[in-house]
Amino acid sequence: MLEELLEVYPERTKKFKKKHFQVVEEENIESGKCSVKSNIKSRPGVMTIRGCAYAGSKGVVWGPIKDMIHISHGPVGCGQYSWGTRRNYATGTLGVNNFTVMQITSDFQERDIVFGGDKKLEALCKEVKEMFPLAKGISIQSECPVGLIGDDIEAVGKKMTKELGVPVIPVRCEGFRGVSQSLGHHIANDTIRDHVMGTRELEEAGPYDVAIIGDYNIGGDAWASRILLEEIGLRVIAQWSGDGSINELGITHKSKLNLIHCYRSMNYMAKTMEKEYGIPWMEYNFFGPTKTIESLRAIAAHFDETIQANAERVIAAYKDEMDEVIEKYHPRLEGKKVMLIIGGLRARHTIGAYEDLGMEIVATGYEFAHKDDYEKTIVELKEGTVLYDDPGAFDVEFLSDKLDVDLMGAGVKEKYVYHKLGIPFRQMHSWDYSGPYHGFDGFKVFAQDMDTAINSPVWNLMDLPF
Ligand code: CFM
Repeated sequence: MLEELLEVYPERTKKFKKKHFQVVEEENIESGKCSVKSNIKSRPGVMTIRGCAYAGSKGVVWGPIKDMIHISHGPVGCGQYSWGTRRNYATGTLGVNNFTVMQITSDFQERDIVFGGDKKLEALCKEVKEMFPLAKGISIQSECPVGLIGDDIEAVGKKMTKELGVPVIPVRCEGFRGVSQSLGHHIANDTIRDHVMGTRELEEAGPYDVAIIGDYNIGGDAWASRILLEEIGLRVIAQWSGDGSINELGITHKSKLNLIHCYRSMNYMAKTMEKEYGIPWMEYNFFGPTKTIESLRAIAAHFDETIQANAERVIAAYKDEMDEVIEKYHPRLEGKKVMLIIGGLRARHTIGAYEDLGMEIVATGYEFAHKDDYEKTIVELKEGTVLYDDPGAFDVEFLSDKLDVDLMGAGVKEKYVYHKLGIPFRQMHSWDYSGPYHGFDGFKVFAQDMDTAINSPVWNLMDLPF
């Protein structure tokens, strides 16, 4: 099947692409060895699903921090076309202490490209502080031209931090850097390290203080996670960065344990805090009851017997509800074949949730994951599963047809193609208009959404164009 797929490409592209596909074998699952090439440049001329460094910094890591103004610095398009697409929820009052849904840009014109945009940026920072006096900081998210023309946003940041009395943080996340949004995550993590980490004090530290790292509260995911951690007796002192604040980032070095959900986008900060402050960290997975239960136990194991007993009590308390969900949806979804292509984490983290419903992952892979992500993924897969890195639009379409999938899970760029092909589809980035999917509460929504997508009578009413 893969040979047939690669046949359409010219010789050199074929050779290049071949390394990005693998059919999983028994020995890979045991050893965790994975040959899939990743985190290298996409082939020019091939429709990639990837994004850019600006997307990784402004869209992913910095954007959800709610009490700061995030300036999309450069031409208007980057901010405008990415405006409000990620569904990272936050509490607060819009324009007063929550700015997450605003699009603020320096709107570069030809004049700024020719003469430089630093003065304009300075004026914008002052204007922002005047309009939104309760904003606790400003981040400057560089778009491509800012790096190309050599503007000194670091100098502006320094000057404005002094003048305005709030941190003004320059972020060199120009879209041309790196090969995907992944470098944007890293750059954003580094700026948090350099400008915010360890800058605030936690008044009363407790023995059960933890931080949620790498949950962006998509459709309320972080809320559905936090509630479980609190129910087992932990105190969540910070959320990175969904519904998070700059103060939370600044006190996280006082946490007793950093809990990391999205390893790909925030492993850098977890490792940095371990090195600088000796804070241990662990990965967890709150998709589907099996993984959630496993994770709650593993988290509790880092604490004393009280927390461990609490975890068992909480798991038992949700058991009936989870059994009911599975009883209802398992028969409707059993044996359904799922294909996934998602960012850098969920292509492996959601597998357990599908399996809890009796569904089968026949193909999965990432846009921008690294080698360590693939090694963590392959052990979760079954023999014969197709694993891929940065597949093009054609590759995904071809495989979905050959594998005769019942559900495709990817992003908005893919969604309508599959609708037109008559293949049920769920957006696995934004959860379409739904969510949360994390935790026990999220699983109820997840199960219902998958059932609605697959078993909707609409698919029988469609005349396919072929
Ligand atoms: Fe982490 Fe994410 Fe993901 Fe990601 Fe993203 Fe996202 Fe994603 Mo879209 S931070 S790697 S850069 S879990 S925006 S909330 S859904 S590609 S799999």
